[in-house]
Amino acid sequence: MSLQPPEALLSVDHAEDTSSRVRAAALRVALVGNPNCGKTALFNALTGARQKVANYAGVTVERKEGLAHGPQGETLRVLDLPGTYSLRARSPDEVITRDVALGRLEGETPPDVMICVADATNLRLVLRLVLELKQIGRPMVLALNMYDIAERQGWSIDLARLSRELGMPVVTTVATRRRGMDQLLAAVQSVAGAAHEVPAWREPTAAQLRTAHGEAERIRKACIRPPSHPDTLTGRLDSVLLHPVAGVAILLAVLFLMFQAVFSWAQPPMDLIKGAFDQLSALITQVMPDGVLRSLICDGIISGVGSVLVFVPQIMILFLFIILLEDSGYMARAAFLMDKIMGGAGLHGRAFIPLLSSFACAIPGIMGARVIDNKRDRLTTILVAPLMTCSARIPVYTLIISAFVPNRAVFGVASLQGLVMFGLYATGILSALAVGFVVRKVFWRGATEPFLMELPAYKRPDAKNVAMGVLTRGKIFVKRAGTVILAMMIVVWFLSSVPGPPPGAVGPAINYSFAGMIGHGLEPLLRPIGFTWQIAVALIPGMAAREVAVAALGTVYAVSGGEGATGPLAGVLHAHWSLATALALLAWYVFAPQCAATLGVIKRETNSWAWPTVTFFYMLTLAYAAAFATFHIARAFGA
Ligand SMILES: Nc1nc2c(ncn2[C@@H]2O[C@H](COP(=O)(O)OP(=O)(O)OP(=O)(O)O)[C@@H](O)[C@H]2O)c(=O)[nH]1
Ligand SMILES: [Mg+2]
Repeated sequence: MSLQPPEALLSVDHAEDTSSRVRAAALRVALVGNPNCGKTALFNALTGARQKVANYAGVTVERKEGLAHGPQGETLRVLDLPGTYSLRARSPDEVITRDVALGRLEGETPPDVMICVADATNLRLVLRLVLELKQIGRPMVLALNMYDIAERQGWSIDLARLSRELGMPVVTTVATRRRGMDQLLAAVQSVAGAAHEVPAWREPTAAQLRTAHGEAERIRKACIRPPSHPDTLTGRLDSVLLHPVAGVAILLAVLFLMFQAVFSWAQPPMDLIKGAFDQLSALITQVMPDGVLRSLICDGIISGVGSVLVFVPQIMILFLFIILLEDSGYMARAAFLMDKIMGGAGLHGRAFIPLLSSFACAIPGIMGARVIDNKRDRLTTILVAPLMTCSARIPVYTLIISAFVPNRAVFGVASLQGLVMFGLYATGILSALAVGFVVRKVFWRGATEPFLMELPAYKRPDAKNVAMGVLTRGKIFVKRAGTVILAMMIVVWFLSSVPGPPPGAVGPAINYSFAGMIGHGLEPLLRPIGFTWQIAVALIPGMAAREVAVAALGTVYAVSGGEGATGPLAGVLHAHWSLATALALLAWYVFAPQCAATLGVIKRETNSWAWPTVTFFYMLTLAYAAAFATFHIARAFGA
């Protein structure tokens, strides 16, 4: 053992190609531990990364790598891994952890040092994992994380004895406050290089596991004394929040409040952003001569990208709620409450969290399905995840709602617009349950498995983590607007302006453009569901990302000019569409497979083109049928 960094690290400063040399020479350190013990929080604290952290099991489903700098300036490569209870991996995320720990991945050796991360208030299962990991023979350090909570609750842990019994340094940490990081890195350096040869690792037999369990229990009893007054807050809260009637009522009230807030709180900042873009557009109209470039900037970029950017406040408010619920531990309770309903629909209990992540975007949701070990249950979850209302649908929904649903109070308190939004989310959830049910009944008969998620203790959400999460979400959205959406808008603007109208032509120029031709060509297909040719033009670039459809509508109507084409997009749509058309488009967007990236991830996760194809066609069929029915029913009611 040596406190000095290995020789190779010292030469790094003089290297020419630092980054690759650092990577080659640096110590590789893996974070291994039970789910929800704070591995990712620790990873973020060590590397400055901003990986997602939340108070429930199964947040991390991939390996992530980052660089950390030790007290003496040495560099370490840190690996964040999915949580696991044992190396007897069952689900795909646990397989990742096992393979990294054992160095089974191609071109990889086992990590130089393993940091076993533990929730200091919940050591029962992790000690067994520590004993199991020791069998691999790599140098190890035990990090007792969440030590702030352990201290507050009054746990008494004999650190010296624990270190002796386990034969490895034990360090206390508070990842969210970056406490203990230097001591942790020093401990890592002190054990580095102490690997000992062991015979090839074999999956332990049941008898070996029992022995390990007994040993872990002995160490726990010898080193740890629980608080004399156990914490009862979680239990007391749960007796209300998990109540079959009161709990469900509270869950509905929370979700209802969330959508109300999305509409009412977001209005002032949205007006500000909209005002700024209008002024920018007016300014450019004043200073630039009329021409192609001005049209590109005003009609293409500002009308298009601007109409998407106004939704940043709504996205951020929605995520403020979601992150608060996740970080406090309430989301896991929501999962528990939904378990019966989901089980009835043939979905696995563990599907709740992936489906919940799909509210942000179906992509992390589909990847999150890795926590489900049963292949069929995992596939069912992947197939229905795109039906959950992702945040890219928010611009489309709110645009149409604010154009067509009056801003009226119902029952004196609730806004009608918020209620419609709530309804659209509910439709998404119910259809996911319905499709899950059909898939289960038609294709994969058999019972679903019981829910085995450990309920985390409630925690006060960490203000920094919440602020960081909300900002990150806002940034992702703005970045998309500045890249994918901007690029698509330039294409849409080009197609809407070229070729120009023939001499002596009457009517808007867009009628003669490529976009006009495509739109008019598709119109017969879309007329039965009430869509105009302008909608057809917007739907195609909308395949790249749903928000693009909103931007494209902005551009198409801006280029069209003419009656009612100026002013806020909502007003323009109100002038051009019937209510039936608007409702049909909402129905379409609940189901339509309008996102190429999602289909790509389904291909990657299922390793076959069959499932993205199935997803595309089943969603397209549902979208067409829903829009058709909505349009005709609305018309029958005179809309
Ligand atoms: N009070 C306190 N909270 C912590 C600490 N470390 C992490 N947390 C919180 O604990 C929760 C779980 O943290 P994560 O980092 O997501 O846990 P994880 O081990 O990566 O979880 P999985 O990826 O699901 O296995 C989050 O709500 C964190 O904010 C800590 O030292 N003190
Ligand atoms: Mg994690």
